[in-house]
Amino acid sequence: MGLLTIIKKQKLKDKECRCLILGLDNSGKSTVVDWVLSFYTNRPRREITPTVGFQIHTVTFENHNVQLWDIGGQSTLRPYWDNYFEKTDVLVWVMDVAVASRLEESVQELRTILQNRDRLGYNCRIIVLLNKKDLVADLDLVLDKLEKDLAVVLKLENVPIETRTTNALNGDGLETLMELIVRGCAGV
Ligand SMILES: Nc1nc2c(ncn2[C@@H]2O[C@H](COP(=O)(O)OP(=O)(O)OP(=O)(O)O)[C@@H](O)[C@H]2O)c(=O)[nH]1
Ligand SMILES: [Mg+2]
Repeated sequence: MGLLTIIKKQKLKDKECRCLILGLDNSGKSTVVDWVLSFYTNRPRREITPTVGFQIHTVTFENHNVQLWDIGGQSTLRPYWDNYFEKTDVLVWVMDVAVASRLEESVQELRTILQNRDRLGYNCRIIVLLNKKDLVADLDLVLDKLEKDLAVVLKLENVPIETRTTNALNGDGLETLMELIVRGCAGV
């Protein structure tokens, strides 16, 4: 069998996985993706600027071709989020835990998305990254309140969610993100 045939067969075996990275502007979505790409594809870290529109990157992990859709979170761009929802396997919701005043806004946006679950699909798995943990002096205090708020939203919408506290600058807490995403894609 020629090399090309082997590669083609392997490709057929690989599962496609569509993962949306969403959250408010400045929460760290592109930095999370940048860390993942540097960790799994050896791409050098890049300087990150606010995302206008979106960027797609593919990472192959455990026989899955994971498409990471990094979508801009500025309020002017949020009306367009809806366009990306179809056929999403996993939604990674990124929150900046360092700015208390924006946590409520973020929880509200997540709630709005979850209330329109028919757009996102009922099988879509949700992962919440509580990012910028390095900037919070008393993390437990912030998490305690936030987890209560999130629990209310999640209970209301009856959605199981995995959460991780992260620092996207050094990858702390992101080590198992690809495993979580692939598990979500496989529906496990
Ligand atoms: N201290 C710290 N800074 C972070 C962390 N994650 C991201 N940042 C910084 O936060 C700023 C915004 O990060 P981005 O990745 O551009 O945020 P974004 O969510 O992609 O923003 P939009 O593209 O505008 O939606 C950048 O200056 C990052 O370096 C983190 O965990 N800790
Ligand atoms: Mg961005």
